[in-house]
Amino acid sequence: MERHDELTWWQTAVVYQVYPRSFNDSDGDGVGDIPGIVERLDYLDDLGVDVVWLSPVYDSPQVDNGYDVRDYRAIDPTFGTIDDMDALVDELHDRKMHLVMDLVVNHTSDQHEWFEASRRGEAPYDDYYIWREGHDGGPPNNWDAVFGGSAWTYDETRGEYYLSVFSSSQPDLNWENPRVREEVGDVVRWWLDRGVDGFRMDVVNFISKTPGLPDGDPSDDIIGSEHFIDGPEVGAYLRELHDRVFADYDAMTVGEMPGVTVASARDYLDGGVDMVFHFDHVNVGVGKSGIWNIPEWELPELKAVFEEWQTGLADYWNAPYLGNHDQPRAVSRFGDDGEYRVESATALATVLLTLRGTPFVYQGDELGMTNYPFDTPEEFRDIETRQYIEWAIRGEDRTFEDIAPAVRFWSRDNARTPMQWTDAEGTAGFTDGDPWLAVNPNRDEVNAERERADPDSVWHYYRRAIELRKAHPGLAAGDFDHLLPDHPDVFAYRRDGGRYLVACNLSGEESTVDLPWSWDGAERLLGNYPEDGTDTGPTLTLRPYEARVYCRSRSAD
Ligand code: TEU
Repeated sequence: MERHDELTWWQTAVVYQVYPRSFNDSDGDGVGDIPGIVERLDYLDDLGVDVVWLSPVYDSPQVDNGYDVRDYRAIDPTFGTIDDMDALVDELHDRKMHLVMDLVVNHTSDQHEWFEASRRGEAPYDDYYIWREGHDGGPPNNWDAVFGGSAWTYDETRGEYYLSVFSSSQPDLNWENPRVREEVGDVVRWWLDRGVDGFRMDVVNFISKTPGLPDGDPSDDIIGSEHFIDGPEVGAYLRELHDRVFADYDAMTVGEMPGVTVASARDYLDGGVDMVFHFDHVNVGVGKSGIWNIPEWELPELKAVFEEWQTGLADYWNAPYLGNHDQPRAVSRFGDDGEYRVESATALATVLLTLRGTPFVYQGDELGMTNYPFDTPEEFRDIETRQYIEWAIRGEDRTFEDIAPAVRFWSRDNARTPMQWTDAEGTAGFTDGDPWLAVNPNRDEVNAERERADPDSVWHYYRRAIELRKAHPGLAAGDFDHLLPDHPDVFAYRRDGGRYLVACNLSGEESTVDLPWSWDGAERLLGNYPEDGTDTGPTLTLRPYEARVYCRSRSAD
């Protein structure tokens, strides 16, 4: 057993992600807002989470729901005012909780005043973005945008192309320009001085591009991505930002890094950021042709990803998550959102809350919220989904029905349907008006009011698992030792020098396993089924999606 008395505030924390547009609407306009979040802080406190990560609330045209920032020092009127934001921070701090904002600085909105001046060629903003002449009557290179189409847009005013690796409304900042890096540092300092406790940094491993912007491999799913992901200066830029600003504060940072590897993550963790979000588990089964297919995968592949990151960052710190506002609902992606919804949502909660690192819970996952039964293309609001549908059926050889299964599976709108507070028809207690995105019809069964009244609900299981993690710092920080890596149904591991044993059946079939552990004196700490007499190992029979956590008072096998 190791000692865990030197952990920082964010290492012992459980983070809860609020997607403000969908969390709670206080003024009846159908869109969630900051006063709505304040109304629900006691709910979060009861759940036991310590940190709120708030997706962007900055002034924005909302083309990508706030991931297109027009003014980094203003709150979008949709969400409230700067006074509302200050009140949120104060209310959280009163509850001994922390607030982490979203820092979206790979790109801005095309309505940001820097971009407007840049397209007019005005100093010093002319070099704030990545402008190039066209090539042979077309864009400067063959790079694709993540949301489809070319990564380049021709601007009439400037007479040049600008780079935008997401949508054309989100021009990439030119991080090679030291003034841009200073501006970002100033924004970060401004918010930290206002009382926020850290940042989740949006696609922050995209900020450095291969010098010369060469063509990408034409066979790639997103052509050019090898030149804008994990570029040569990412580590240096992050270290500079850390040394210039974060070093003066006791803040937490987590870099969102699509495509990051363990090796580059270690580099970024060596002085730039505190934690990294990788994508290897959410992309399990996703082949080279990209996400717009239904992925096929076996449990050992998923377990191998967890093992790779848990052991690969054993001397660093992980940031486990199963869902967020960009991913399908975790229970729909990794569990069974039909017959075993409660069992699989709680089994997944067990994994999330017993891995090493700081766990991130996405809003609604603590209720076992599921994907939405989307039907027609008009129901989607997300720019990524809409652009993909438009692109995929632009010819005459494909219809929406051909692509519908994958679109329904992957659309980011699955995670963005309103939070289900009550069983109220049409609104689920999220708003008094018309919600901006339809409420999931399963609100009758899946809602906070009902689940808080039911001790066997997903909500109460999350609450217990969070409480357990708090009581056992070894679950946060102890080492991870994978058991039965090839087992097709059961994910099992020891933690903290063998003090803890976690066994989760992640299949809908009963499974009997022998688990090598000193069972003598073992205590069952948590389980998502009633105890049934098979609770003393080494042979365990685990019912469909059954999960258990055991602890031994004596250390070391
Ligand atoms: O996401 C980056 C990202 O990798 C996603 O675009 C992801 O690849 C895709 O959604 C999978 O379907 C971040 C934000 O979390 C996302 O909401 C933004 O749209 C994006 O950056 C641009 O800021």
